[in-house]
Amino acid sequence: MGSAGQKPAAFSLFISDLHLCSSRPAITAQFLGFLQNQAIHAEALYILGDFFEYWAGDDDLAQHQPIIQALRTLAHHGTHVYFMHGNRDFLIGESFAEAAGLTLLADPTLITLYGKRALLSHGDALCTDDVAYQAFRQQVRTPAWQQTFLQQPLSTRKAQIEALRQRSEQEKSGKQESIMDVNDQAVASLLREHDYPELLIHGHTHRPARHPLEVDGHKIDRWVLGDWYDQGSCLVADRQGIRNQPLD
Ligand code: LP5
Ligand code: MN
Repeated sequence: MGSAGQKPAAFSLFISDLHLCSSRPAITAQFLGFLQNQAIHAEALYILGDFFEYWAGDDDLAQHQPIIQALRTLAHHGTHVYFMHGNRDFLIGESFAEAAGLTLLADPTLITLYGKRALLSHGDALCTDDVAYQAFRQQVRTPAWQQTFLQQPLSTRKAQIEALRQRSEQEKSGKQESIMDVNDQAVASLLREHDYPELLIHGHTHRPARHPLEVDGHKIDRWVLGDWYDQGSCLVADRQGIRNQPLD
């Protein structure tokens, strides 16, 4: 046991792609249980994007109060909460971060994880074969586009997002599975740019797995997080290593 105030065995948790929304209350309940039972014992919780089904702007905080409150409580208990944007919630801003007591991370972000260098990303930027999506992404990630979009009334924004969701689902059904996975060259160049970290952790593709890779003679593990559609899942990292943990 550690001394007073110290967590006994330090570990960190990684999650993504929960797609929390009011129409799937069971997932929100599972997430709140996960915070109370597991995350509260962790030194850090990393949420790597697509936490919400979609985010229309920080002026829409009210409907997510129970989640915001629970994240805040976790932070008060000493678990540092980090949040990286996904393609569905990239409009999350400082007001949300402040309300939930978490720290926003850029995509990608390099951290040191129990002595190993780990590069964190949502993962959508690595799907470079999905040319239509990448063109859309480039447009909506500019501050100018976001400023114009956020100036519209919330109801207008939500209607536009609904139209986009429909179009996205329609286009996805015509895309090959391989197009919607990461591109190996994009992964290799990202790892090269960051001087070959031992770990790459990302979500987005909903294909949880550990992919051992070799880039320019460097051994790297690419860990892919799972979604929370049928069952919650997370990665647990500690001094012993990393493991995928499905949740009950
Ligand atoms: O999320 P996922 O995994 O299902 O699909 C993604 C890509 N789709 C998206 C869209 C989101 O799912 C929808 C919700 C986002 C809310 C963001 C808020 C603010 C934006 C508001 C803009 C009006 O990210 C999907 C990928 C897939 O991952 C796999 O990688 O294939 O990409 C698409 O399907 C996008 C299309 O290929 C291109 C769409 C061009 C749209 C052009 C503008 C339309 C504006 C419509 C509204 C007027
Ligand atoms: Mn995503």
